[in-house]
Amino acid sequence: TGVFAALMICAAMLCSVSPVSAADVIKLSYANFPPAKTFPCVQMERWKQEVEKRTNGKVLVQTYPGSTLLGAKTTLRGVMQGQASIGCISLAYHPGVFPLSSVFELPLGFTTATSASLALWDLYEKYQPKEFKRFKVLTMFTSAPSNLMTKAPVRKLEDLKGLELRASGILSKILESLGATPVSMPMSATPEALQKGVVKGLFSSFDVLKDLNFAEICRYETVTNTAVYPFAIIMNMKAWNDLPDDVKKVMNDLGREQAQWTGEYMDQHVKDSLAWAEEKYSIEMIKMSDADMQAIREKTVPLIEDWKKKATGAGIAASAVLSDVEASRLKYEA
Ligand code: 3IO
Repeated sequence: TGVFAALMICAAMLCSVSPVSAADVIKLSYANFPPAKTFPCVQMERWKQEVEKRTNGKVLVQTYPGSTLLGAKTTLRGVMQGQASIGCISLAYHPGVFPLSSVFELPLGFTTATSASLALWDLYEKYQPKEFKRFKVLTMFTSAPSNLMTKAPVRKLEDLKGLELRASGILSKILESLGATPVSMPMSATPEALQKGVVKGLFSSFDVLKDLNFAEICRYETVTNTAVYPFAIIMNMKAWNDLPDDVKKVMNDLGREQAQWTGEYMDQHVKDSLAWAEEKYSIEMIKMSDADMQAIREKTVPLIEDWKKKATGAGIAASAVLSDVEASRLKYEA
């Protein structure tokens, strides 16, 4: 036993001279609400990999997809209270909480997730909105523009009348403006609602046809290319403040890059998802008439005015925000 003890002491000494000893590793937990295959979790794994690599193993990120640590609506408070160090939130699940950033839920004409994600990150950096003051925001990004995925075909605006469709936040109001009956719930609750028939389809981006297998139940896809869903990756403020400066720098340097990476991943994945769904389920892609597309634009314009009023009431320079977003759209979609 004397030899064994001596060996153990040697082993302990060896450990302590390695570049990062086990006791020094910073462990962070990262909560995400949808299943691992979906884009918020794919970008989470990419961020984890980059951070672990760029900090030479000084930081270890433990990821929790599929609401295994915190759910779609509990992540905001959970990260604030430190139940997770980091969390992913879809802003549309929290109406009224993000009066500035919710501008990205409006039908502003973005055609890609890449341009919308970069524009969202620029807006965040410029305004540093106080709606995030309790958090460190690590990155932001958006879904691709939203479309209708339904069990029965929606060929014209009239077909939407009274149709129960799942959406969230201002995107639910867009559906309402078009005569549908929106049912607001997070993406993570949607598979069950579709199965049970509580909703007859959903309003989101086409990536979920594949990642959540919605193509099986929603064989009709009507292209509207309306608003995107904005996301934020938030970190507990104390956990952030406790990080050494070199680690903070790695994460700060990743903010914009991660927004762009996620947008580009999403735009490519929408194409892959549609091709997969056409092959596997022979989905039908539907385009509405020019007149209906024009009607959609006209019916949803008042939502921009609604947002302006609410934002102004919250002390936000709403017109300046809208023109900054429009300038970014033109810049990134050029
Ligand atoms: C989304 C949310 C979770 C997983 C995949 C997703 N694709 C698009 C979204 C946007 C969103 O938050 C939503 O609820 O539609």
